[in-house]
Amino acid sequence: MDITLYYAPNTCALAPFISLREAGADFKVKALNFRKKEQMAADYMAMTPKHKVPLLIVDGRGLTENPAIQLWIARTFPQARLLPQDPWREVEAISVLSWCASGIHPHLSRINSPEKYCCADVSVEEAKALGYRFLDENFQVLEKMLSGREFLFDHFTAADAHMFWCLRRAQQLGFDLAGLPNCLSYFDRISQRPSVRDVVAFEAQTLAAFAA
Ligand SMILES: N[C@@H](CCC(=O)N[C@@H](CS)C(=O)NCC(=O)O)C(=O)O
Repeated sequence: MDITLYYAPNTCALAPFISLREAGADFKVKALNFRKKEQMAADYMAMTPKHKVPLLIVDGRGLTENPAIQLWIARTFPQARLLPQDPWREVEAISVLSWCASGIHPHLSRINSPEKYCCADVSVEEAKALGYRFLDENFQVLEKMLSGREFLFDHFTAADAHMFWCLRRAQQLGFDLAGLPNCLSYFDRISQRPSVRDVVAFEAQTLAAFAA
């Protein structure tokens, strides 16, 4: 099987990157330089007119959207147990993936690129303040979910990979987790996983190469 992950540093493509590493998959990574708008290049747009990462190409077929990509990885590498075995817990994990993608990510985008969300009535600062407010609302929910837990489910799953990215990006964008001790210790715990350290090191190398 020929697997390629299109990825860009700091983006949500970090989540399936972690899952592919956790799965021990044999795959290639193609890093796009967003500063050079490589996601808008004609050859990339021909593969995905959404001009976003992650994009997974498997034997020539393309798949977009984090929850679908995570589901594919979990089903293709069942030994990695990237989704819980119990059917109800499994759909709960898919619910977390959907929450990350559609409930949390849009607020991160609002803070990262407020100009895309502004109009005459809403200033850049107001758009960002709304992003922080809704992030806080979501992370308060997560804080309760994580009470007394090591992972979101009984062991590490794809849901942890995606949530890790959400928490990481939020902090990179200035959101302070200090008032959310369960979220903070969960974030530190996931950061220590070999797959995550490996992917974060790859990201640092990629950023250094883009800056050179
Ligand atoms: N719903 C998509 C969101 C993907 C997304 O927004 N990716 C951002 C990076 S985090 C991107 O590629 N942005 C580039 C662009 O919009 O041109 C998913 O969950 O996979």
